[in-house]
Amino acid sequence: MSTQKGPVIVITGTPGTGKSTHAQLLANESPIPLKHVNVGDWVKEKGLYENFDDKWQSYTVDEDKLLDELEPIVAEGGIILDWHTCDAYPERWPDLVVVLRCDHTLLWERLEKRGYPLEKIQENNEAEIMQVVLDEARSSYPDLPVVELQSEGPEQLESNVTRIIEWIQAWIKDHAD
Ligand code: DAT
Repeated sequence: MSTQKGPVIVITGTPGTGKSTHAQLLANESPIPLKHVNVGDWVKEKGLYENFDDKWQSYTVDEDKLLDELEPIVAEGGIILDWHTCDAYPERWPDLVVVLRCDHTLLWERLEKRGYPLEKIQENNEAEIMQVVLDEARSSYPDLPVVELQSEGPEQLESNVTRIIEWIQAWIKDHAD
């Protein structure tokens, strides 16, 4: 959904791969203002869920409510959608889809530090090994650039953000008139 104000950038990946870290740095360094929406936080804060699953310690999202809430701000453009899944968004929304990846042992450590229950760590670890989010992104957005980036340390973080900024600069040129 290309608008005048800025592109719609989806940053996705298994929990712990570095989405929020990337989105924050990108929002800080972007040549044009980008609003960072942590979709998971929105779901909690705005009550956009059906229930809370005790076993998995996660919210069952009310997708209709979520999409209604997001639609007007996505329509304005200049936004980063930061969420561990991306197949709920309409295909017309994103201009770029970034999928962050991480070595599964490192991911395990990050999720342990976060205090996730063992089952939730295992489930996410397996999803990362099976590249569930990458496959989901590729099948949901067959006509879009879906970029897979490793996120295992600060150097990769910097170079990933630089790469996305280069893409934004090209987007700005393309939308100059
Ligand atoms: P997510 O938003 O995908 O759940 P996050 O941004 O909160 O992940 O990152 C989880 C933790 O891992 C956090 O302590 C920051 C760290 N991390 C993630 N990617 C990193 C990277 N490329 N370099 C250094 N630390 C990183």
